[in-house]
Amino acid sequence: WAQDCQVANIQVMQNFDKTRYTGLWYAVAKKDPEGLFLLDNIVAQFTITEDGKMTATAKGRVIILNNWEMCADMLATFEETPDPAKFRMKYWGAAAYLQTGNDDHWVIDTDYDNYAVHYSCRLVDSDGTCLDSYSMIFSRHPTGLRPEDQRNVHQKKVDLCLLGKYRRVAHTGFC
Ligand code: ODT
Repeated sequence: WAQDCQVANIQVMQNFDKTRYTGLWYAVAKKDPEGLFLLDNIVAQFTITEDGKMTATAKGRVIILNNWEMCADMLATFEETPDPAKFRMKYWGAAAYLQTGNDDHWVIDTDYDNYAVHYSCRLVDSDGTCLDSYSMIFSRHPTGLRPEDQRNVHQKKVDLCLLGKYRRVAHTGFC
């Protein structure tokens, strides 16, 4: 019941199966980190390479150099950890002027066929809570979450201590 908001106590997807996670995911909601990057029209595509490693590409509308609006083409590789749902995501842009980084990438919950909840804490505070996080709610359907998935997703937002911090991600065809 009660959320202690400790990053170390966040429950992630049990027995995460990266093979079932492959394919296209549409971001339908996002909690932004500090220094927001991907704005909207965010679509991610996960793949498993021949050597069994998870990789992904993502597109999304960004604004760079103060005022230049473009569709960012991003790439990522995922380093596995002892927990199958917790990865380190190394990412970079197809163009050099895009963002690069190395973030936690946790799969909090998914049914593989309809919805997924992703979470990343970039900075853990001295009290164990997260100081700078981002999170995406993904759907297999460009039209959004099915009504029957909304309960699960809502509960995960509560568990992550991020309820009310998400915004809707528009899909307008920009990317
Ligand atoms: O938008 C932000 O402000 C934070 C996100 C920055 C990282 C985006 C990098 C994308 C790399 C390629 C695809 C990965 C798929 C990731 C799925 C979820 C997390 C973005």
